[in-house]
Amino acid sequence: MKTSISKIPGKHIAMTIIFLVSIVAFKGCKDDDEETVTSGPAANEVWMQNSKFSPASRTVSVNTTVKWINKDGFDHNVVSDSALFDSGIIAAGTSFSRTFSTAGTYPYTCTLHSNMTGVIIVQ
Ligand SMILES: [Cu+2]
Repeated sequence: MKTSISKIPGKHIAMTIIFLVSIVAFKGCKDDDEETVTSGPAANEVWMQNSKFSPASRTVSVNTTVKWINKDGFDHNVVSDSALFDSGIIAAGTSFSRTFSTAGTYPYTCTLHSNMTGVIIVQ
């Protein structure tokens, strides 16, 4: 009886260490997965997805190059409402970039889908 009781704490400690090590290992793997799975527009990107600009309003600093990426399986375009820029057709899986060197508010529309609008705010 006495010998079996004295063996239990050692076994328990060993099991606890294995348990903690496996938690740390699992957490490490999970963090790595989250990094690779993380997706969404970068700070200078606007995605065209499900016939919407995402985000519809993007604020950037002066001299930022904004990149519109067409994530849909069909054409879109990016046309400035005040005729400052016109991407032409942005085919599925391709992109259009423009550098904004002057502060201001730049609304734009996909003229292929007139309810698809967005704005770049440069400050
Ligand atoms: Cu469109």
